[in-house]
Amino acid sequence: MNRTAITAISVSMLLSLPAAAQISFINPVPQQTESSGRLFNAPEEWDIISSCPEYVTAPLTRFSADTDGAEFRVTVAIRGEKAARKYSALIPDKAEGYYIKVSGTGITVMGNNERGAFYGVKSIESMLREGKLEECTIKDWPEVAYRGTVEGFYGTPWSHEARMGQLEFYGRNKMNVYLYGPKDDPYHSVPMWREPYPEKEAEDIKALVQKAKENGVIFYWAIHPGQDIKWDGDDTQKLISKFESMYNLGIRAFAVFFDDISGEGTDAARQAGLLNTINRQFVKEKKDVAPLIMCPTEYNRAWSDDSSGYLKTLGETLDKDIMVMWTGNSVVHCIDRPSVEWINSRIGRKAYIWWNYPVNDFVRDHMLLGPVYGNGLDIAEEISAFVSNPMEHPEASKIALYSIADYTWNMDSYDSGTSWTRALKDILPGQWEQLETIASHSSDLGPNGHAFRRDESMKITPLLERLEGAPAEPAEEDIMALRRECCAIETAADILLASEENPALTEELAPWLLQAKAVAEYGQSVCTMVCPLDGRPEDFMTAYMRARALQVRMYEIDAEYNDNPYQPGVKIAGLKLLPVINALFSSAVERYNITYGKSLSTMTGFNPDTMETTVEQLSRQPVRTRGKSVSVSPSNEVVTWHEGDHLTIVLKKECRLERITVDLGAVLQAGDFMVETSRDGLEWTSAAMVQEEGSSRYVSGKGLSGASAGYVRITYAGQGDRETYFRNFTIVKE
Ligand code: LOG
Repeated sequence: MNRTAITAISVSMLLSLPAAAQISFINPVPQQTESSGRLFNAPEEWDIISSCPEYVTAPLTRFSADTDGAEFRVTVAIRGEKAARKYSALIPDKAEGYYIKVSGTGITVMGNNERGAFYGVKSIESMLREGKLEECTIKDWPEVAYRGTVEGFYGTPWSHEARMGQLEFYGRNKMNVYLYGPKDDPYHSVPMWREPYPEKEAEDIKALVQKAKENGVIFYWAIHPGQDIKWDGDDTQKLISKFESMYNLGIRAFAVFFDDISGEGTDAARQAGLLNTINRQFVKEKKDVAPLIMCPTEYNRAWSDDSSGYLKTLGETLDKDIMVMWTGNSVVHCIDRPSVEWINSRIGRKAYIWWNYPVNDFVRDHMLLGPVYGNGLDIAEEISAFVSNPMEHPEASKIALYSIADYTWNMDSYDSGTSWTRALKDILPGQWEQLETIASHSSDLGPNGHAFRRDESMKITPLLERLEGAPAEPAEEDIMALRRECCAIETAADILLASEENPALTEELAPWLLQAKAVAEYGQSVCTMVCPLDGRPEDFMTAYMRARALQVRMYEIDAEYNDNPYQPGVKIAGLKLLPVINALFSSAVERYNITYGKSLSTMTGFNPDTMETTVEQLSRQPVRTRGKSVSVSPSNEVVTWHEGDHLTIVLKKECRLERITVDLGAVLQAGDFMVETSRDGLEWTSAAMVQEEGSSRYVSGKGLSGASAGYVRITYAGQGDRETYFRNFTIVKE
């Protein structure tokens, strides 16, 4: 039996399913396909005839031996070549377009350009997933010219291995851009953007450049100099030298990011001047460097004030071939046509979309695994590019990236639901149903400063709505349905925790799988409290005790895993499922207490402490209580304080304080900001704060220790507006 046959048989035995049409393995969904529906085993040997560079046909030679004279002929060519001449009317006249014909005697792949031919080959490779080919013709091309990702998040940058894997994934899904710009790489941003990379990092970058080439990906290297740039010729030259050192590592595409900065660096005219200089003295001089990309400081509509003239200056001054990034109506927002038209008219070019999804650097306790939806299906013509900022979890991000690839290639046919299912099947073919069960309850971001939310638990939403409407009188069959779903979640979590199919994915998801399992077990206990399994009321107490134990377990998982100083913890199913289980729990306990004259606690997990503020940008920041510490979630952006603005942590219960820490990302002048405590919110005592050496962190002095407070506030006491970061505001109870 040959290798192909073994694959085909073992797959069909495992799944007991008829083989799916092989075209459905191709992502993005191709523009035009015609198929006879005939499937056949791919031959073991084929003769590849091509004058394309080796990387174009490499995916085919990996599959089958390239044997001169073999009967099955594979022809790969590019428009303009002799071999492509007779297909010229069939090849789509679009950048990166391709034409494919698969028949029993051979395969023809004709690209409109080199990358088109590569994508045609990648489609054949995808089709071959189960060793079979489908007799068909395909005409395909992308609707958006540049598609891909911007590794632009705060938090742990991706590892070298993860990046290598991403680049392969982009090649397979026809994404052609990877923008390198992790905020926490010190050689990308402060403090070391002026310095060349050390040897090890430099070697890694060279390897990435090579990997990108093999996958048809343009590797952009971005610099983020705005936090401390000086507008003298000196820094311009230092920036160009840094680019020069990156050029020597093989980089041929560059970007300059001016996001999330304040002060001198934000000047539009100077930014444009710098970029034009780079464009003229570096990019154009080199001849083989891609058009420059820049990310403005006012990179979304909520922050761009026409009166500042910032965008207009960029639009008028920046060389026309420099592309300008844009995140939409706010930092995190879906993109629609009117919002793109708004920005295009200001920058005098088509916006380069930086979509802040599935990035979770502002909700790090959430894993974003849901469907990709909400962007306009009519924006392809209006944008120059669409790249996604992913999560710091590279493997889990692929669920969203798969669909973003699909959406940006073929908006007309984009269907978020089916694209999501195909993504899950692609990422975990053997256990995708379990992954779907977990992912469907791990989609929303929870309350967050950007007010960006996603739907969750969609498949059982009607059930959850019925239960939410009347938690005291649930229908028995609804409780049965809820129990079934909780069993499915528990089962899925167990299977995925032990799964060896995609170890990187399992490792990233593990804390959330543990939490999902605890939520699911809790749900089942609550179902038993509401409807005793075999009708024995004495089961109630056992189920109640188990539910309490699982509440503690959920708290412990949250406290133990994913420890980061921003949004620590592990949250799942928080939009619909968990609140419904909690409501059922509380009303079941109440009912029991009334019937039996008991006083069992009806409390479920919640955050006791809250926050009040006059700072609009911080008004939606979540507050977290973890053990003895209470903190307001930090914000990644620059925050504006007006005179007299305050931010107050309101404790559920007055208590003695051990420590207060404040970090506004800047050294503060005496009298600028005040930190005060109060027992009743009326009378305030100021807390002396001491700057930690060499940092922007301030910690309360000895005087505070043991003081009793119900309220702790920071007030801006200076004059005029003041811009700061908001890195930390934490109080530790005694
Ligand atoms: C940053 C980005 C961050 C994202 C989400 C842009 C242009 N810049 O608020 O680095 O990952 O939002 O938090 C940003 O989006 N700042």
